[in-house]
Amino acid sequence: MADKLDSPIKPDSTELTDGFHLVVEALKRNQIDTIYGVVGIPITDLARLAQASGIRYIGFRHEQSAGNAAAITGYLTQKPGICLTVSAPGFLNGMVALANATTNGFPMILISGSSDRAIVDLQQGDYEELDQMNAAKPYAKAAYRVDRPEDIGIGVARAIRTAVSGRPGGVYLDLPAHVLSATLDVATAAQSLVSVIDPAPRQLPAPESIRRALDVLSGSKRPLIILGKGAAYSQADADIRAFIERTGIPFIPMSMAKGLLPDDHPQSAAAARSYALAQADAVMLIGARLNWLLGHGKSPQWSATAKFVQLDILASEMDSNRAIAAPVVGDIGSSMKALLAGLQPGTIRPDSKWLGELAQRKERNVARMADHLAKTPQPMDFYSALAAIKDVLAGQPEIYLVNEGANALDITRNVIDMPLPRRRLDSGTWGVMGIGMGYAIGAAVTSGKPVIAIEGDSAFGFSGMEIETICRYKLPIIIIVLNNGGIYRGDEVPHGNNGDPAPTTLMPQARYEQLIEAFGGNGYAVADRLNLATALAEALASGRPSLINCAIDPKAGTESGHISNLNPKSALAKQ
Ligand code: OXT
Ligand code: ADP
Ligand code: MG
Repeated sequence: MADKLDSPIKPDSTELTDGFHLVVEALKRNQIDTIYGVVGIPITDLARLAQASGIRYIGFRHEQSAGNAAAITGYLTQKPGICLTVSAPGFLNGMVALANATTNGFPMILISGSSDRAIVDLQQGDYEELDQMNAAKPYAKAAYRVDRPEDIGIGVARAIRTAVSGRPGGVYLDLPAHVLSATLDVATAAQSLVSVIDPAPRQLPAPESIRRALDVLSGSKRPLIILGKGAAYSQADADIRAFIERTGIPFIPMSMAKGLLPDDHPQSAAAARSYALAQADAVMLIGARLNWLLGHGKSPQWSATAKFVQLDILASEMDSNRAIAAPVVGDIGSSMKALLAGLQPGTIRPDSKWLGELAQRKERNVARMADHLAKTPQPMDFYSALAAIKDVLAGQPEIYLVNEGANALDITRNVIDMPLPRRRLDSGTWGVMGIGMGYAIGAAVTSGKPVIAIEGDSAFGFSGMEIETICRYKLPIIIIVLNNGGIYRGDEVPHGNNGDPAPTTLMPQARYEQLIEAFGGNGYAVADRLNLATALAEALASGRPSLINCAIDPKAGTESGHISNLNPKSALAKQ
C-alpha cells in the first residue's frame, strides 16, 4: 500500500494507476501544495494519497471552515485554494464557503466526491444522493464533473484556470466515486495530465481607456481614490502606491484593502470618509465595486455630478450602479503600469483647499477616536479593549488580523491600523459570520505567521469548534472573543413571558477560554485593559494556540453596528 501511495506515474510503465492517484498528480503538477477538507466516503483515500505525496492535508471539523480556509488561501496566494468534501451533506456544508468565495472574488476549488450518477439521476436513493453539480451551478463561477478517469487532468486544469482567470471565484469540481476508483494504464494516465500555462493571463487595458482616465483626473479639483480588495488581490502594491504618491490624490481603503498603503499614510482620508465621498468631484475605483458597501455610488452619499473612473478586470462591472465616465478594463497590475506610463508630471493636482478640508475633518475624527481610546470604563467597552490590543500590535506588522462580528467588526476596522497589504481578512462583501476560524487557519497555514482573530461572541460561535483543528495542527492563532453577551448587545430583555431569553442575547458568563483549554491551548479570561494586554503579549510570545475571553459591557455596541440604517424595524411592534 505504502509503495503505491507515493509512486509517481511513470509513462514507460505498464502498471495500472487509478483516479485517486491521478487527482493527486494533477494537483501537484499545478503546484497545489495544500488541501483543506473533511474526509469520508468516497474521498478518504484521496486525502491519504495527497498527504503521502507531500501535499499538506489539513483536516477540519466542518466543511464550511475548510472551504473558508481554501478561499482565503486563494486570496493570499493567487492560486486556487482547495477544499475537499464528501458527497451531499459535506458538499452542501462546503457550498456556503464556495458561494462566499465567488461573491468576494477569491479563487478556490471545491472538490467533492459524489454518488452513482445512474442512481442519483433516477432519484433511487443512493448513499448521500444529490445532483451536486447542478446544485453548485448558481453559487459558483463554474461547475464541472469528471465522468471518466482519463478526463481528470483536463477537469483539474479547467477548474484551476476558471478559478484564477478574469474575476477570480469559486469553482466546483465533481468527482464521482467510480471515477476515483477506476483504473487505467499509467501511460494513458500520464498523457492525460495538464500543466496549466499562464492560468491568469495579463489583460492589458486599451490605451484610449488610460487616456480617458487620466483626462478625468486632470480635470478634477477634488479627486479621490477608493482601493478595494481587488487591488489588494492583484499584488500591484508598488505601482498603486507610486500612482497615489505621484498624483497626491487622497485615498480611502475598503476594509480588506487596508494596509495596501499603510493606514497612517498622510494621504489616507479614511478618517474623513463621509466628507470625502460626498465632496469628491472625480473618483477612481481600483478593484472595488459600487455595491452596498459604497452606497451604490448614489447621492446623497456621493455627489450626483462626480465623475467615476473604474479599474476592473470585468467589463460588465462598469455602469453596474452608476455611469462610469472612464472605464479601464484590464488587470490592475497592467492598468496601473499603463497609468503610470501615461502620467505627465504636474497634470493631476488635487486642489490644496480640498486637501485642507479633508485634513480638517480627519483631525476632528482622529481627536474623537483618541478620546474614545483614552477612556478606561469598567466594564470595558469595545474601544477600551481595542486600545489595549492596538498597543500590543504596534510594531508587529507581519501579524494577520481576522475579524468578524458587528460592533466587533466595525470598531476593530477603525481602531486597528494595518501597516501591510493583505493582512486584514474579514466578513467581506456579504458581511458574513462564520469565516473566523477558517480564515485564521488558512492564513496561518499559508503564511506561517501569527494570526489574531478578533471575534464578536456571536461570530465566534459560527466556527468555534475549529479550535480543535487549530490545536491539533499547533497553529500560532490567538482568538480574542469580544464578549458582550449577545448579537450586537447583551442587554435585551425578553419579549415574551415564557422565560426564554431575548433573540439577541447569548451567555455573557460563557467560559470560551475553557474550550481551548480542553484541547491543550492557552485560555485567558480578562476583564480589564491591563490583563488583556498582558494576556495578548504572553499568547503572542508563546506562539501557541490561545483564546482570550474578553468581558465587554453588555450595554456596549449598537444594533447592527455601523449598518443600522440597513436594519428594517417593524412600525407596529411594541418594542
Ligand atoms: O467620516 P465620518 O465622520 O462619517 O466618520 C467615519 C470615518 O471617517 C471615521 N473613521 C475614523 N476616525 C478616526 N480614526 C480612524 N482611524 C477612523 N477610521 C474611520 O469613523 C466613521 C465610520 O467609519 P467607517 O466605519 O469607515 O464608515 P462607515 O460609514 O461605517 O462605512 C460604511 C461601511 C458599510 C463601508 C462599513 O460600515 C462597513 O464596512 N461595514 C461592514 C458591516 C458588516 O459587514 N457587518 C457585518 C454584518 S452585521 C449582521 O448581518 C450580523 N449578523 C447576522 C448574520 C450574518 N451576518 N451572517 C450569518 C451567516 N448569519 C447571521 C450576526 C449574527 S452581525 C452578527 C453577529 C453580531 O454579534 P457579535 O457578538 O458577533 O458582534 P457584536 O456586535 O460585537 O456583539
Ligand atoms: P471591496 O469589497 O474591497 O470594495 P470588491 O470585492 O467589491 O472590493 O471588488 C473587487 C473588484 O476587483 C471586483 O469587481 C473584481 O472583478 C476586481 N478584481 C479582482 N482582481 C482583479 C485584478 N487582478 N485586476 C482587476 N480587477 C480585479
Ligand atoms: Mg457580541
